[in-house]
Amino acid sequence: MLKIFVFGPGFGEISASPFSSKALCLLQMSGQKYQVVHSGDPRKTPKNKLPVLEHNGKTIPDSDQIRDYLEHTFDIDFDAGLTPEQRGISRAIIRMTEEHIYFGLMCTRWVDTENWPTTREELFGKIPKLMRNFITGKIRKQVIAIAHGQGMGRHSPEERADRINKDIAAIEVILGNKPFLFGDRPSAADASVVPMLRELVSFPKPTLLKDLVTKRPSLMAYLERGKEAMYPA
Ligand SMILES: N[C@@H](CCC(=O)N[C@@H](CS)C(=O)NCC(=O)O)C(=O)O
Repeated sequence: MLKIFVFGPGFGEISASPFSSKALCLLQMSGQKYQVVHSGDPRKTPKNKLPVLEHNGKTIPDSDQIRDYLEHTFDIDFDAGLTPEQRGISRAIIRMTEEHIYFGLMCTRWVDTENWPTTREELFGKIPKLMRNFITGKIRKQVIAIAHGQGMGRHSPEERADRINKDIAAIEVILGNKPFLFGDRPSAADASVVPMLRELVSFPKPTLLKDLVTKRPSLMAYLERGKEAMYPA
């Protein structure tokens, strides 16, 4: 039996983490039976991150490797029907989404001072208040250092929005009038993009990045279709 370890629900989404949501989408799209384990602590995982898949005594970390594992083990092609050119574009979209837009989401939630109390309550609201500020303050410092090291954290919210607007505009153009990025059925790129954009939108306060998605009706409709087609019921 496949067992997927993910961050639990948050911000009204199936997981507070877009990578965990992506892994859940891939499993759902695989048609295989799987068990979901909500884990708030990635420290014991091979890369200290979630999601992680367990299967037949093997541990597979990272949503990209989970995709590979599912494809190889169950003879699945999440990009079935795509041309070689579309497969290349798909890979580029996934990298842009996970290695660029994601850091914008991270900064919105963790770095921007006016949003931090909302993130803290949403993700750590169950921790008793006295401990909460101490523990979450330490985690926030680490996340700010990660965002700074990656580079996104060095930009102002306006600069970040300007950069990410170009990414989201590219996704909008590639989607066009199609139901999904490469046609009538969701493929691997949709499993990456839909959770990431949904998590920008689900932040419970107005933000510059949220606006970039909500002002685009075709993307908002796409996010609903994506949830319908790929998310676990
Ligand atoms: N490349 C990884 C990224 C996963 C990732 O960044 N997960 C974050 C949550 S969104 C995490 O587990 N962070 C915990 C930490 O850094 O301590 C994947 O695709 O699975």
